[in-house]
Amino acid sequence: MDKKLKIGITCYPTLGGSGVVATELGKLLAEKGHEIHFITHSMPFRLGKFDKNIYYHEVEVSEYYVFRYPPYDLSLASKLAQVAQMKELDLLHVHYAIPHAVCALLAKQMVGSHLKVLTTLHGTDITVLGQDQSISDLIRYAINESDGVTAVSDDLIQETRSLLDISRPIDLTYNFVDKRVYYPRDICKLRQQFARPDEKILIHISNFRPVKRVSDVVDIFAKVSKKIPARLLFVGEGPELSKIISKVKELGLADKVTFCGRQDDVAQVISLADVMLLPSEKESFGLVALEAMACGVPTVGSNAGGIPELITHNESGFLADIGDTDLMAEYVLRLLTDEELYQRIAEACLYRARFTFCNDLICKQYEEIYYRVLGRE
Ligand code: GMT
Repeated sequence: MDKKLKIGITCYPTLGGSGVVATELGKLLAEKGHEIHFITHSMPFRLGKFDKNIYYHEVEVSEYYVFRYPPYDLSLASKLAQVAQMKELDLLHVHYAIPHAVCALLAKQMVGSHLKVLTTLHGTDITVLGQDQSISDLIRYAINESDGVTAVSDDLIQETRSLLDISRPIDLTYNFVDKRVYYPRDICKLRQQFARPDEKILIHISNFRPVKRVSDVVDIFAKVSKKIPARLLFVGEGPELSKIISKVKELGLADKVTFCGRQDDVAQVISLADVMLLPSEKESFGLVALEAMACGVPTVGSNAGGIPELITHNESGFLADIGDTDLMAEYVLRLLTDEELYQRIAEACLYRARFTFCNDLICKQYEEIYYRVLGRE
């Protein structure tokens, strides 16, 4: 297992947990001496690091006038093949079956079968696209033809099997956080800008897509703030944002809610909060809850998808059925009014993030999978 590898990584490089995980993994692998080539349409937003083992190759899409739709997938496949040949890559690690695994398989056909393809499933490729008959055969093909497949929760593995009728082995590799970045930050001064000393801070971070049920976040906050002084921070933006701004105004909560937009230093922002809210309809893992956990901030959320694999109810957070905002609000109030309970849960969060979902452990798991896929165990 000694030989260092040359790995191409493709992900959605803009906002989103899958891009974060792919980028952080690449950075960790580079630190361990592997040569990492990010092959994406723009620079991964969390890359922010110069390292002799990290390369970035931009996928440029041809604007040729006969194309009604610029063929991004073909440009990606061709770039993957080019970089694989030029840099003698051992393996392509692609995040998302569609389109990335399909592009990687095409690149493999162009380059030769020595180039291996590892596909990581993150959720929406299965839970949303997998239900679409017009594309599910292609997803099944991409999964079955990959040399290795991983998924970020056991729930996602089960869903992949049942929705797509897949029987091949799929490795479970949970998401992780870098403990050197995600830890409780000293935010005393910053906190004064957001809340009075007697106010508690609730936070929600997402891409404001309907599956996140951001409207439930507002309902939970409305119930909580009737009972205790509290403020709500929203981080991120997306399709539901304007609806949520209107709802906050309609409920007369505007002076208690701050919309922070997109933020880079997520660990700092999360550390400001007392509780993270994640009432999602679907969530294959819920990376943001892990980021909160690592900063010692408990999550109250739904028991959708893989969330219960991350958060043990009543031990490292509180979970209720999707849409049960009464119970979620009750859990938040219980946490924020019982100091002893809060300390117990916050400590369990820190411990669990550090030992079960830590960067060293998960990075090693991926390395083992790479060597196995390459037949170099
Ligand atoms: O949640 C999203 O809408 C973004 C999506 C992504 O592409 O990052 O998140 C998915 O992958 C994350 C990283 O593995 C998981 O933590 C999220 O739970 C998963 N989202 C869904 O399953 C809805």
